[in-house]
Amino acid sequence: MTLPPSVSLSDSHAACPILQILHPCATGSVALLGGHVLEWKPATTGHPVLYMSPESAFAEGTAIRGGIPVCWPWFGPRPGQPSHGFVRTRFWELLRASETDAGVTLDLALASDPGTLDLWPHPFRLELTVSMGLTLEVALRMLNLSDQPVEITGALHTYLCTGAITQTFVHGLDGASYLDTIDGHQTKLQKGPVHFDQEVDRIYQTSQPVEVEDLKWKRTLRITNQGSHSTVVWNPWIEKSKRLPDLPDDAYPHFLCIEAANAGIDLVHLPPGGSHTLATRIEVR
Ligand code: TA6
Repeated sequence: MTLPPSVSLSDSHAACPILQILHPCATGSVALLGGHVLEWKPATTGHPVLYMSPESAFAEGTAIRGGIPVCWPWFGPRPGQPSHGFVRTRFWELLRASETDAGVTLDLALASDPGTLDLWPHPFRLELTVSMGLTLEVALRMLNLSDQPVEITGALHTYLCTGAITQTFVHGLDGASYLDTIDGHQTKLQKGPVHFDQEVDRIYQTSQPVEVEDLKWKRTLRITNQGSHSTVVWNPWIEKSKRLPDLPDDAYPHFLCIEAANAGIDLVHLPPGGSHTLATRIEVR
């Protein structure tokens, strides 16, 4: 396939082909492993927007820690199955790469195969469109190719860089109910902006845009999701960070996750032949 001038194939991680993007509007990278957006930095900001762990593995069968993991066809842990589904640990196919003066668009795909059918007995096709420029848009289109209806949960599990987590506030969730997954999955009500002084792992039942206010780096990130009625907010804080082998213990002050999700009560029901698109858009102000 011929790549446009701003896109090149890098072998920086031998077993994991990575598409490098160097465009006047933005730099970034996307791994074929997991259909995984790794990095994005628009020309309008001095700091990367997506966080990537320096200890992340880049090997088939292992999830990459950082960027935008594609969690599908389930969100969260499942007994005897890989956490957050299996598509983030398989190699996707690059269908198309194009560019304009505004940025680069990549189309990737993953279809069911005997290996996935062993894990989840439903034929499917996923298509991921990544539009990288002064904004970042990622859209996951899921197709049910089976003759049975299926129930899906999932997320675009975005890791965002921040100057200091204790000087970072998430606006737009005030008044929303959420499942507090570290407090017995109790349903609670958000009062004011979300702030961080301990582990936060919450599934907000809302589709409202959120804004991440970063006082240290003096920037705001605006996240707008589509095809989603649940937004996950996560920071592992100290103890959970120590339990994650691919995350430095001192990384938690420098990132948070704001995830476009279909999680909690926000299930996707796909009839035979049905499709659904889950999308997220990130802007820097
Ligand atoms: O989205 C939050 C969460 O479900 C947390 O509970 C934490 O487990 C995080 O995802 C990372 O999960 P992973 O399987 O990528 O380690």
